[in-house]
Amino acid sequence: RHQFWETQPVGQYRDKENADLPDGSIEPATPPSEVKQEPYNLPSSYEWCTCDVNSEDAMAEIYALLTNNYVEDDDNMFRFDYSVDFLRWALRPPGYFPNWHIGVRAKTSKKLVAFITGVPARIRVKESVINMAEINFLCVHKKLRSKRLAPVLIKEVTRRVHLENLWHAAYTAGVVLPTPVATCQYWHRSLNPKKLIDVGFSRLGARNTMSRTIRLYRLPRETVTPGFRAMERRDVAKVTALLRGYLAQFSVAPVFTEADVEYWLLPLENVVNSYVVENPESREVTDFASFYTLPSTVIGNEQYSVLKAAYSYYNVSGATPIAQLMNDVLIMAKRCDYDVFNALDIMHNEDFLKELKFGPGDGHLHYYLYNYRMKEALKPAELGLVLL
Ligand code: YNC
Ligand code: MG
Repeated sequence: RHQFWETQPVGQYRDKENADLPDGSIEPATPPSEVKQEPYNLPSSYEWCTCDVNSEDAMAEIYALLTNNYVEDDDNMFRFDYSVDFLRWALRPPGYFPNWHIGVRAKTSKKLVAFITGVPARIRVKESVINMAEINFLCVHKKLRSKRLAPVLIKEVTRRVHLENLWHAAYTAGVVLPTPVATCQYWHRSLNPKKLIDVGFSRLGARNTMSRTIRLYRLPRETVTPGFRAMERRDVAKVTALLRGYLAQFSVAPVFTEADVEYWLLPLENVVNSYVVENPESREVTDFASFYTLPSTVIGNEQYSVLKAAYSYYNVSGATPIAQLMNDVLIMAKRCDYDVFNALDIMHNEDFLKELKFGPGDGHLHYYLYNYRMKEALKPAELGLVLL
C-alpha cells in the first residue's frame, strides 16, 4: 500500500505481528564514505539545486513556492503562509547544513518547483540522546503532483543527512504514513471570533449570537501574573535550565543548549514570542511560555486574505498555574492582533485547553521518527517536541 515507505527504515505495519523486533534503530550507521556520493536521478527535465537561505532572491523563490503550494486544510480553505523571516529562522539554527536546503528546478525555465529541508537537532528518545535531522517544508508544485517526486526528494535529503554521519530524523505530517510515534490533535482558541466565523474557520454555535460569542472570547487588556514579561537575552541561562528540567519528563524531547535557547526562543518579531515570569523578589525565572507566528492565506475570500495565527511552542509552568500563565499569553497574542491561538494536545497542554476555551480542531498531526522503531505509540502528553 505504501510503495515507497515500505522500502524505508521506519516502523512497518507488518512489524506489528513480530513481537521480537526491539525498539530502537532499524539500520546501523555506515561510514559516510559508503554513502552514495552522487545525487539521486530526477526526471530529465528537472535538476537539483541548493537554495541559499542567506540570499534574499532565493528566499523570495522559496516563499513563492510555499505560499502557493504548501499545506492546506482538508477543505482547501486555508494554506500555510510561512513568512520569509520565519523561514530564515526555521532554516538557519546553530550548526545548520546549507546543502540540506534542497530545491528542484525545471531545467529550461529554472523555476523552483519542489523543496525539502533538514536542520540538525539533538533529540532524546526515551533514554537515548540522538543527533538527528528535523525534516520540514516538503513541497511539490501543484502542477507536478502524484508523479512520485516526493520519494526522490526524501531519498536525496536522507543521502545528504547520511553524508554528515547522521542516521535519524524527526518529522510531522497531516497524512498517515508508516508508522506514527504519536498522533496529536490541534486545539484552537478564538481571539477574533467575528473574523474566524466570517472566513469559515469557525461556526457560530446553534444557540449563540455573534455578540454572545464575542463576549465569550473577550480577554482583558492587562496580564495578571506579577513579573510576567517578554524574555530577554539575559534570561537565556535561566530559561535553558528551566526548560531542560521540564523536558526531561517526556519520552521524546529536544535537548537544548543555551545556544539553542538563544536561537529558538529569544523573541523575534512576527516569528517567535516568548515570556518569562521573574519573581520580583528572588529574581528567579519560575515560568516560561512561547508561541510562534504562522499565518494562513484565506483562499478565495472577498473580505480577508490572511488569518494571523499563533502556535503554542514551549511552555513551562513552575510557580504560576499553567492556565493563568497561558491566559496571560493569550492576552499578549490578542494585544498583538492574532486572530486565533493554536495548541497541540502535547506536553501538559491538556491542563489548560478546556479551561481557556480552546476547541478541538478536525484533522490530526502525526509525529514520525526515521530509522527508529517504537512498537507502542506514545500518548500526545508523552511528547515534548514541537516542530515548526
Ligand atoms: C508527507 N507529507 O505516502 P507511498 S510535511 C512523507 N511526508 O509514498 P508523490 C509523504 N511522505 O505511500 P505528491 C507525504 N505526503 O507510496 C506524501 N508522501 O509509500 C508520500 N503537498 O509521492 C506518499 N507538504 O510525489 C507516497 O506525491 C509518496 O506529488 C507519493 O507529493 C507529496 O514537510 C507532497 O503537504 C507532500 O506538496 C510533496 O503533495 C505534495 O503528492 C505537496 O507522487 C502540499 O509520497 C504540502 C505538504 C508536506 C508537509 C513535511 C515533513 C516531510 C517529511 C518527509 C519524510 C522525511 C523522512 C526523513 C528523511 C531524513 C532521514 C535521515 C537520516
Ligand atoms: Mg510528484
